[in-house]
Amino acid sequence: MINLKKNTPAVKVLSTALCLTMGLSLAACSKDSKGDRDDDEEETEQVEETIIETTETEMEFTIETIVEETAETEAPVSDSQALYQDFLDDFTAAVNSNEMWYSGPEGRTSSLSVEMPLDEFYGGCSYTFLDIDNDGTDELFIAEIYTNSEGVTEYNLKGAIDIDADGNYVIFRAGWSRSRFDYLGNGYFHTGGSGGASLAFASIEQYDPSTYSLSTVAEYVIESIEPDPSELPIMFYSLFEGDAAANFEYDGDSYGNPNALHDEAATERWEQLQAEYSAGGTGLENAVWTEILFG
Ligand SMILES: [Ca+2]
Repeated sequence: MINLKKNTPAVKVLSTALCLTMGLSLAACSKDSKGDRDDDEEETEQVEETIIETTETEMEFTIETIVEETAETEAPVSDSQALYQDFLDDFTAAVNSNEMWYSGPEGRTSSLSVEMPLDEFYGGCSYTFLDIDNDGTDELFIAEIYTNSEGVTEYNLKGAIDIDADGNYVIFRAGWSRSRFDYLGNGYFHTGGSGGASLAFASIEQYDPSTYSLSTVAEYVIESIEPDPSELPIMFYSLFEGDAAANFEYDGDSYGNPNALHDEAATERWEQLQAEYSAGGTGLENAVWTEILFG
C-alpha cells in the first residue's frame, strides 16, 4: 500500500514526460506532412532532426533523474517500512480495538513472540527502525518518547520486534510500567523492574538474533528488609556476571550467593557496566521516529 503511494508521483511524472515526447514528435510529423516549406528540403530535414534529437535527450534526462531521485530518497526507508507495515497496521488496529495484550498479526507471528501490554499506549507512541545486530535488516522499536525533568529526551521502549527467516514477526521484548526497558546501543538493553515491595531487579541484556531472545550479561539485585518501620529499610546489593548472570533465577537470597559481588563492590561494578555498555551511544536520538496515530 505504501509502496504504491510512494511510486505514484514518479509514475505520473514519467507519463507526463512520455506525453510531452509524443506531442513533440507529432508536431514534427505534422510539420513534415504539410509540406508548406518546399523551397529547401535539406533545411526541413535539419529542423526535423534537431527537434527529434532534443526530444530524445530530454526524455533520457527526465527518466534518469526520476530513477536517481527515487533510489536516493525512498529506498532505504521503504524497505524497513514495507517489512514491518503489516505489524504496524495490525498493532494500531489492536490498540484501537481496546485489546489488552498483543503478540503480532495472526498468521505472521513467530511462536517465540512475547506479549506486549497495550493498556499503556493511549498516551501515544512512536516507532523507528534500527539494525541492532548489524545483519543488514532493521529491527522495529516502538517507544514512548518524552522529555524528563532534567530536559533529557527519554526513549521508553514498549516493544522491540524482529522478523525471522520465514517472514514472521517476533516481539523479543516488551516494556511495561513495572519493567522499564531501555536501549543502550550495540544490541545491548537495560531492563529494570520491581519484583515486589522489598525486591528490585535490573539487568543488562544482549540481543541474540539466532534465538530472537535476550541473554543476560549482568544482573543487579536489591533486596531489602524493614525490621523497624520507623527507620529506613536495610538494603542488600548483589551483582551477577558471566554464567551466574546468564543462568540467573532468583532463589530468595541473592545476598547470600557466593557467586555475586555484594554491597559497594556490586553497586560500583553495576554503574561501571552501565557506562561501558552505553558508551557507544544508542543511535535513538538520530533515528527517524514516526508517531503512531491511534483512531
Ligand atoms: Ca538486524
